[in-house]
Amino acid sequence: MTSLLTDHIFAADPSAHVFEGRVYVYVSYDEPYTNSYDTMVCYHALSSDNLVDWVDHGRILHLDQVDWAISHMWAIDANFWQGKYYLVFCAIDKVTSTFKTGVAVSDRPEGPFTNLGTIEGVEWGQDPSLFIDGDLPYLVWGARGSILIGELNQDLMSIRPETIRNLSDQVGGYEGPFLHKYAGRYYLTYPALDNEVWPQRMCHAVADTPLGPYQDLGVFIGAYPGNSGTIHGSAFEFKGKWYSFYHSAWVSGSQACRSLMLDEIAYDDDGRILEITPTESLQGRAVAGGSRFEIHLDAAVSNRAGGRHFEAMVNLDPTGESGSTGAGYLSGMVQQEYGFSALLQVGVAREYEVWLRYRSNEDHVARVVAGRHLFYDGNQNQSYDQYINRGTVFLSTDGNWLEILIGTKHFEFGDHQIRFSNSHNLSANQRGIEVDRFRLVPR
Ligand code: FUB
Repeated sequence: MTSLLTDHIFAADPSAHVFEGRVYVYVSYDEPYTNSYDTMVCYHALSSDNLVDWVDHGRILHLDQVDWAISHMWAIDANFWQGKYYLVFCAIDKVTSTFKTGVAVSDRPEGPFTNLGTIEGVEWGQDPSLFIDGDLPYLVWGARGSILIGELNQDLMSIRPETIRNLSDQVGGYEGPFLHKYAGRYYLTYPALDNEVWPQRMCHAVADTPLGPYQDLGVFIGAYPGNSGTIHGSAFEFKGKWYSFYHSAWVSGSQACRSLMLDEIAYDDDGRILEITPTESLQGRAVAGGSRFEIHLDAAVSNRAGGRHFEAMVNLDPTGESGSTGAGYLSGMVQQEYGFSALLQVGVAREYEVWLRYRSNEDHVARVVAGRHLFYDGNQNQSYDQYINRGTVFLSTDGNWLEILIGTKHFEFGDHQIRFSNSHNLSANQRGIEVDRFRLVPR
């Protein structure tokens, strides 16, 4: 395995977990080529069942969906708790202009997530990580110069103040903490400077209880060529092996325009993580090392992931019959222009095949249009820059779910809307097209 996971988006602060046999990694999103942490306003989730083929599930939460926040959607984590998936994240609070820790929830690991508010009792809450140990939830976070850990109440919305521990006298870091359990002990991984000198290096410490005390075990990812100054990541076990996610500047060369890195890790007999060195692929750094990826844009939830529904109806599909996620599918697109749009976020410009998964009982004509920076603000005055496949798709099936190639298109870096719309009014006895998702495959 080469270290670089994927170069299709710029993303950072990867937090990985295994849910239902699949690895999910939750990442903060670096706005392409802005090279500024100030422009970070959303998160993505990616997943894989073999660490080679990856799906980017698109945007899972945006600043606009978080009423208390004004900017700086920095590092995140997620975990499964009492039947639901919870995202913990940080952002600058509108009222206090300090970092608060937010919580969002979803029924599915790939989101999208719904904002629940901030965690009471976390005063400066940067880079939160949610660790579940049996029936106890813990939060560990960066608190303006030190790492704090404490036990959360069962609703995850407040911390038990009497359990908070400041780990400053045990570990050298101040941001990006992540907890995992190995061989019955609790491992804290965290970025730290070496005598105030950049770049950050990835360090680890171990304890017999989540609250510590922690014994510092030192660095396991040192300074390396192409580092991004910061390093922030996580560790997880998958199919009997351990791995670490972190981020670099390998693709962009810019410190706040980061790429995801993945390496296998191992522990020595004393329980230390052996130092790893990021490895380059034969083709050079800016090539995803052996991994393949697709982008899945689910129609049923696209309106909560940066797109919009135009009079379409959501059908729940808990068994996942319509597609891969169980999010559901859209129907009721019975008049001209009824449909939906989905947000595609691109880091590195590339040509993609655009596939559509749908079901229909009758012949239909629909349009699929991809535009650059289209934001449907209600005025409907945007113009489309290019049609996919001249925009017209003839859809005809026997009522079974089918996936067809709509066309290929070169997508520049940045935000794009891909819009599906019915191109005629249906008669009363027609059911119309039902749509599950767009799938984008790089060429
Ligand atoms: O991604 C923004 C910030 O950079 C994170 O909060 C830090 O951990 C560093 O990775």
